[in-house]
Amino acid sequence: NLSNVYASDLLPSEDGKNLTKSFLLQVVNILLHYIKKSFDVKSKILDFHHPHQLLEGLEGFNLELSDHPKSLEQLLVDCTDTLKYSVKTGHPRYFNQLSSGLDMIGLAGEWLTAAANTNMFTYEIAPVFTIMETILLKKMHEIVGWREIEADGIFSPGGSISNLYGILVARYKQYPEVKTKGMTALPCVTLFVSEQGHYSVKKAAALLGIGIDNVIEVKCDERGKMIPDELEKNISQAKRKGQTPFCVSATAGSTVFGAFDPLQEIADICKKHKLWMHVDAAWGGGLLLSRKHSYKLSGIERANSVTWNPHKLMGVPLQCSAILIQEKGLLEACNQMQAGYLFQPDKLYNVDFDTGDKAIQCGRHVDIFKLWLMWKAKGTCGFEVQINRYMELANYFYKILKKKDNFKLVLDSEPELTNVCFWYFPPRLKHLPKGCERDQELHKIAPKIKAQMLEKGTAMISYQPCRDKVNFFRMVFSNPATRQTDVDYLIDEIERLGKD
Ligand code: ABU
Repeated sequence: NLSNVYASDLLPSEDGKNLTKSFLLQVVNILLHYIKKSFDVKSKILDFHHPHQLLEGLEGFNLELSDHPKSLEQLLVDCTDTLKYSVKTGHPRYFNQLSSGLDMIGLAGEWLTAAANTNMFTYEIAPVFTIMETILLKKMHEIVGWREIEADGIFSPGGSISNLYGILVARYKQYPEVKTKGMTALPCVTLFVSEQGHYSVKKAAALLGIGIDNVIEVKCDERGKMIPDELEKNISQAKRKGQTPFCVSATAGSTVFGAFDPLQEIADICKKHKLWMHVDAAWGGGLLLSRKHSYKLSGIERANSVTWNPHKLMGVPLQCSAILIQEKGLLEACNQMQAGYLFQPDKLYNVDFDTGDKAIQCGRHVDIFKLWLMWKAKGTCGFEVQINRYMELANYFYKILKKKDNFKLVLDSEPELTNVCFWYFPPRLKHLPKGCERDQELHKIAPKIKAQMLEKGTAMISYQPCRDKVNFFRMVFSNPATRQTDVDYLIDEIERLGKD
């Protein structure tokens, strides 16, 4: 009975050992129950409630905080309720985001990380984790194709921050004076990204004082790939206008279409114009582990920097993102502030392993252990098998939709990554002629179906409009629990919910 005991009775309180064990075992039981439910296809993905309902409190689940402690019993109830109203992102029918699934080894890694509760800034306080980061960065460098190079990098809090690092270092390489003098010492610098590139590139430009007007969006072809001739044209135009191009951010796996920019041709253009080449492979980077599919990233080895998120295709629990920089030393030179209270040069060990001053943060979460443990558990081959399976599922899904006349693929070509984008046409729309009126109606279909899915808790899939295209669904595969039967179910469910 934990109703009369409190957090203050747990360790480090004297005699708190047995109570701590009992409390934590009960937490583990709650988590195990949740995990079991997560993989049970018959359980709901979520028990949807509106924000105001959660704010007001649900059936005893009160999120308000009080001045006085609550019992451990109450905390266990709160843990149960928190999971009850959360989304089961490991459920086989959760297709909503690029990062999904729940890997048991990754979860164990996250638990251990939380127990170790340390910070990544110095070897002194994270000896094992900083060495693991060095080893994993080296492995990722080799996979990218930088075998002969002494490259660099760091794990960051997500793909947007990794992209920010890429652009930050690109600018520093060209204009090291920016670190001391700021943007006023620079000409009007510009960078280029495809119109399907991630919005974080613009965010980085805003944050870095470059300005989003100086991010030039390069046109894409019908598959969502940057058109190299357009890039060339945009670079020349910018130069004619007196702007100074310094970086191209190419995309290897775009968020919506899963498109790969032609990296070899982009690398040629960057070489010709002496521009930094960044590759945002946050989503598509995992494909490098597949001998069958890695050719889609050919040219990535010529990049100056690469973003790669193991928390996406590789299924590592959130968050786990790396920025890889080809030239060693730049990252540190760009970000180093030499805080004397952390990075003393006269420590007893080799302070090259105090990697924290390369980061834009001070405190840095340990994101490395879960990846290391998963890699150890699966081997590189295990990731390859998993990723090839996602590609097979994407192809299966694509082929089924192609045959169905009430579905229409947004891109009528085999998926290059695991994204498959499509519209569903309910019977009443099928006979409407193409045009504005039909598009207006079609635009409402995906949100309407998704709303019903959320209310029923049967599946989760995302949708979006894109440029001239009205709302369409985006299916992605990155969940190891998903089977062909779940794909079949999703199609049936869309037809069932979308019927007039
Ligand atoms: N680019 C962040 C991931 C977006 C998504 O999961 O759809």
